[in-house]
Amino acid sequence: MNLEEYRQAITPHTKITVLSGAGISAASGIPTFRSGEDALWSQYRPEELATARAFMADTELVWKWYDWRRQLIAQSEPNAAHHALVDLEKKSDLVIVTQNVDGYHQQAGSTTVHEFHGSIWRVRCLDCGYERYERQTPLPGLPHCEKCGGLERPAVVWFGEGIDPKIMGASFAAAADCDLFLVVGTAGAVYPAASLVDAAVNGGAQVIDFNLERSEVSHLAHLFVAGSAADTLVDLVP
Ligand code: BJW
Ligand code: ZN
Repeated sequence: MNLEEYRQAITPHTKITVLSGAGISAASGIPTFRSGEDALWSQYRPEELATARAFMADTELVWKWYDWRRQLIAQSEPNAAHHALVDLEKKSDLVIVTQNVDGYHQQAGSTTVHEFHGSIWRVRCLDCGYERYERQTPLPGLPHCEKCGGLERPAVVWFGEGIDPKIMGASFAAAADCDLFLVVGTAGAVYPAASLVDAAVNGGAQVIDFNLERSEVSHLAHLFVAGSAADTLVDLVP
């Protein structure tokens, strides 16, 4: 089937699950992890900054990276790809599982969003575990807990850390039990998120991959749609 045929087959009863990655926010000007485009942070690999070990070794550096990203996200906005998924939700039974921490799906108006890797807009106390919303950008300094004064970290999932069991369960259930699974702007290189594509295939879903280039999960897709998600996703909306 081509994209037009998939579009025509969508009804309000069609169960669609979306797995989005950094590429969906690229058209908003948010750098992806593995593009190496941004001079300021390109000397670091995500495995060197997005870990508890890096945070403990150089808290200031890791917070500086996150605060820089928080500012970029705050200064920009969701793009046509996020908006296309809001429109698609109105025409189908749609669930989004996002690896992104930017909050753009919710900001655009999507209602069912599982934040697989957490949110950059939440912080969590290292001492007492208290979690809160923190939207101020830039941060005036390292954030500290209003309950116990402990140092706070971004409430995101770093390498070596487990996914919230509730979010994991809901995400795998949504992947295994859908008619159509959309992979949007992810390299499919980070686990367990990439395994959601296998779960969808094993559950019998049709899989469409939207990416600029073929990724590590493209071979699992029934259709590969080349291009920026901001240009291509809209073609699936009935
Ligand atoms: C466009 C575009 C446009 C560009 N339009 N497309 C199995 C095998 C091997 C290793 C493992 C395994 N299972 C677990 C591991 C270890 C590890 C892992 O996966 N390592 C890999 C590097 C191999 N996984 C973990 O550690 C995970 N935890 C875990 O397994 O815990 C076990 C455990 C259990 C119980 C208790 C304790 C532990 C956690 C992984 C957490 C990942 N975290 C990050 C940071 C989040 C916070 C933050 O944002 O700072 O998540 S890393 C980073 O990668 C971030 C992303 O969500 C994630 C995925 O990246 P994504 O979205 O795919 O982005 P890119 O940049 O890689 O790709 C962009 C794509 O878009 C490209 O394809 C472009 O072409 C495309 N694109 N413009 C369309 N306009
Ligand atoms: Zn605390």
